[in-house]
Amino acid sequence: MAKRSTIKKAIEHHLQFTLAHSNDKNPEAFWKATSLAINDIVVEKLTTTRDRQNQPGVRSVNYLSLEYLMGRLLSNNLHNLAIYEEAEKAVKDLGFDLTDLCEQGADLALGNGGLGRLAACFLDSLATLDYPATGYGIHYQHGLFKQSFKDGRQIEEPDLWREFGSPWEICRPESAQLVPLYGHVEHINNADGSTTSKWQPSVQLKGVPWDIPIVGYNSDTVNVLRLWESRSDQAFDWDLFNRGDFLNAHGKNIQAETVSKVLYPNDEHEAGKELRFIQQYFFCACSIKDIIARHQTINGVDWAAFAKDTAIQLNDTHPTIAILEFMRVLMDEYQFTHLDAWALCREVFAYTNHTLLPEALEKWSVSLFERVLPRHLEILYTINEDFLNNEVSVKWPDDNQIRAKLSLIEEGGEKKVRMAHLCVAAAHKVNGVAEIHSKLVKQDLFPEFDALYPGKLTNVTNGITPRRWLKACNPKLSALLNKHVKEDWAKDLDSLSSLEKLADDAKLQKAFMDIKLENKKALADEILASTGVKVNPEAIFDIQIKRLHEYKRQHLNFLHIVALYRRLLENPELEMHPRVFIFGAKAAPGYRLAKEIIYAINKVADKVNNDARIKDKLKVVFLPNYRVSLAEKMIPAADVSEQISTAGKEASGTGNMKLALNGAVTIGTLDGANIEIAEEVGDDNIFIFGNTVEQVKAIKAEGYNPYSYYEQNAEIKAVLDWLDTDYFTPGKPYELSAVKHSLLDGGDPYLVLADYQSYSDAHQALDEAYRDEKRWARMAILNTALMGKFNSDRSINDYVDRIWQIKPCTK
Ligand code: 26W
Repeated sequence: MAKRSTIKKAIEHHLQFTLAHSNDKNPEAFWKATSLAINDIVVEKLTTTRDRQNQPGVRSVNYLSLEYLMGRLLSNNLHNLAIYEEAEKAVKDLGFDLTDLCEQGADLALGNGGLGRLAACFLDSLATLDYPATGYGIHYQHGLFKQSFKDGRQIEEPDLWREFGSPWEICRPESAQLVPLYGHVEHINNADGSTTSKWQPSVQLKGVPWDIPIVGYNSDTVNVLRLWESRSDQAFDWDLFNRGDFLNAHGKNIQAETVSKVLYPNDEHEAGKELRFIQQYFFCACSIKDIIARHQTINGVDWAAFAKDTAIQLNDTHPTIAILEFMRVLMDEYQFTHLDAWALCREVFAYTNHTLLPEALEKWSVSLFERVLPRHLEILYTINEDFLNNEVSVKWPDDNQIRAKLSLIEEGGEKKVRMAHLCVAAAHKVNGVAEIHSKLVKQDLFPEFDALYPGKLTNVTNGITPRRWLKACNPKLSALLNKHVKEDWAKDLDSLSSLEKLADDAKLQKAFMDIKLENKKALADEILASTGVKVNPEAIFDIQIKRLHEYKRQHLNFLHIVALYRRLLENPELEMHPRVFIFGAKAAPGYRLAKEIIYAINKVADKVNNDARIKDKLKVVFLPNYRVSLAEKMIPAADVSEQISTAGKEASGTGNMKLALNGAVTIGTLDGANIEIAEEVGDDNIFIFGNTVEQVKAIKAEGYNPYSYYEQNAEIKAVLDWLDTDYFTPGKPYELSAVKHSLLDGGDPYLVLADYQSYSDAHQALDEAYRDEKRWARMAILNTALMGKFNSDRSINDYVDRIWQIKPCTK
């Protein structure tokens, strides 16, 4: 293990020789030098890991994801290498504080939300459990936009995460790949009467890989996250390029670099943009070639061994095109027959579904496919013909309705390719991400596929890495847990359940709640610094952090806050523990209602926070620029976790797990992983409210009428009508009406009003529970103690058992 003196020397070396910064105390340079010093240790392990893994017969998984929300890496890598304390001393010797240093450096925000963060947690677990694994993605020049507020409205600014380079990444020009695009397909008639298809692309891009080492926790493994950057190819035919559709579609100045320029900030909504389609193909083509090249370096051209050694996991449908690219390479470059290539595909690919929302299910127009990837479309048509004639029609003879429903091509109107159908047809396993979600995938989304392929559809409940989401982000609670739990709980999270018997212990309760208070004080400082709002750390910190979306129902929380404010104005002596409602959320730049919700919350916050009449019983804070590093500060300080999506809409949620693990009590619907959290902590330690999936379906079937709630519930009516006045926006009535409008005239698609009363009652119960200090401390402790199931190590082992069949590689 690296010692203080070694680390100190390495930092000094990098300061002086890599960065030429010997005599000053520039914190940016010092952060970089420290990161480079730690990276030296990481790279050594990376090399030995690669030597171990690059042996014949070692089976590995390749995780294909368009998004990775990695956050910052310095503190994480120090913890996972178990050298945090030594580094702390070394840095101190040089006149710096390691906590401050770990706050330097940009977040790697190469993702939107849950799906991207899940990918990051999974990489951590794969390395921790010594599984051979490579993550593949895009080296976006700009990650998710930076958010600020101007007069309460969201402003987006570009994210410049590697403006001056990143100390963690290694460029690998020797592994660059070429990616063809556009053009046409020639059909050559062979002597035996068959035809051969030859794609003549008109454009070629180059993909250059950047490797980010992924350090396992207390393990010997450092895996790689390989991110592809697009460049123009040296042997580029500018004439051809200039004549290609690509340029025409995107204006004259577009360069090949554009492909990896920016992460699309749309969470859940498919925009159908050509550049996004090219991004998907670009990274899939690079990754498939890289996987094949690695296999051949180890095994030679031995396709029999390929399926034995290779698993490829598709993180949602975004990398679906990898299936067609693999087919194309096998058929056009290795002379596989269509059927042999398809058989190999079916052994290799598996697909994870992360959403049931219809607008998020990807469909690409056939005309776009035809223009950009004509050969792939041809292959897709053959797959579809084979699938419909030899599978669908065999199971359901003469049933054209089912053929149309399952077809990989959607007809009627503009023809579109259904990416999810291709995934389900090709994958040997398809998984949802929480029990209820997987059940709904089977019952509602793909019932016929479930009948056609019994056993293919399965579940793997999501998880989170306890290294980042407890050990690193909550050092005080971690130290307390170390005192009471013998095992290395950061590896074996189930071991925290030994705290269960101490949940009523007065000393533990005090220590636990003292730490919570300390964490709340730290967050209060952060809130003051970033918003100017002073909050009382003794108040209940009630936190909702996630992307802004109607189905997640930040506006339900908002309506309840307005109602509480109204109740307090009517009765300033109202018995309630002071409460601070804290939000963190980015809205997709084009999602108008989401932005109106942010605006409404900010405007109400302004009013409430400056109203002396309510005596600081209520505060509302919207922290700007929610991101991984901000989550790390908010989560340890939460008393209450808001998980209030419409039942059936949130596939899993993972913030719910992080908050509960840090001792927050959930107020939530029976949706996603909330259901499994409730099973683990027990009904007494969670506040469940609202309509269930079945009830939601019944309400919709009957014909939901939000007006009936508006007319029958005086508080709902008063609150919604208040939004039409200029009370929160002096001189400008109707500024906040968008929310009301969406709930009444807009039909309230996510049943906010139907769940309002039950939500309000649950909050009432929660307030009473909080005022009983012992009861609350017990609840908080039990939440921490009983989150073992949600360790992402468990998720990964489920993937291994149910889907990947890989083994740890330690020798
Ligand atoms: C095509 C645009 C687009 C972009 C992102 C469509 C869909 C997505 C993702 C599927 C959105 C996402 O992040 N889904 C979340 O995945 C998490 C990890 O499984 C779950 O915990 C969340 O419930 C789910 O919303």
